[in-house]
Amino acid sequence: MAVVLILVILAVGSVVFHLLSPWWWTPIASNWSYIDNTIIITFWITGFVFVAVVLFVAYCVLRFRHRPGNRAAYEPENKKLEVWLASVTTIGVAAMLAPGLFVWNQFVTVPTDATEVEVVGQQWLWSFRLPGADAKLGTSETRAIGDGNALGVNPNDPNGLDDIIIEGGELHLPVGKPVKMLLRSVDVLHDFYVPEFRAKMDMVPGIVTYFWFTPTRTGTFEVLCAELCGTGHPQMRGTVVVDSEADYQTWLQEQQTFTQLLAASKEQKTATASTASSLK
Ligand SMILES: [Cu+2]
Repeated sequence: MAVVLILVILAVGSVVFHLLSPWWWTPIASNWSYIDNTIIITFWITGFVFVAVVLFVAYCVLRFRHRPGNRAAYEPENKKLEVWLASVTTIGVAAMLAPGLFVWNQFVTVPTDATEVEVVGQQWLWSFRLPGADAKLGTSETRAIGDGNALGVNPNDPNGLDDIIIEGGELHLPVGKPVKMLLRSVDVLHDFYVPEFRAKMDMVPGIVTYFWFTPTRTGTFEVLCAELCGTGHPQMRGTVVVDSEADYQTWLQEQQTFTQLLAASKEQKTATASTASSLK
């Protein structure tokens, strides 16, 4: 009897806990409400199956408990039951997987008017690159990483010279405009994740991964790394600020281009060299 009671409490308690739990998603700030819908469908199906199985076990424990003189019947095969179980399971699994396929198709189909933004992960810092006035990102190469070029932007590619570089700072995005996030890592696996955007993707050294989204409300959002990447992984935080168009333009004017960064690092080098020679 105690076992039956525990099983019933487990089933009812799980449902009540799920409904009353304060640990729910952060309020959404992107177009990806479909992601939430697929998770809710999965919750409903797995929740229903969980409660049904646990209550069925409780029923069996009660109904078929040991009584003096009772004997168990041996029935190794039951065609009808097997057909039933197999078809219901198939429908359940298909209902959980099918919506995901539709959403995945949208997730990887980037709208043609999306602006490209590059995110570069490294232990344990987020950097960003925006296309400059030409609206084109220059190519990049890990071998080009050096003084004044922490992201390895190709200095021989004219498209990259006006790119805006944000090393370890805040990324700003204009509200309501689709963006294609190009994801790169210069060392190990990382994963760019802003919970409110409901989108994330692994960053793999040597390849460029991507996802797209449209920010739907202004605000300041925290970037998390969702791939264990070393001892500093929990501290690998960043900030994305979604601005109104006017605020975004103001912020954009204050950022440095790749050309400016290269010039600044060259100046610094000359200054250090002349200090060194005057000390001799
Ligand atoms: Cu990381």
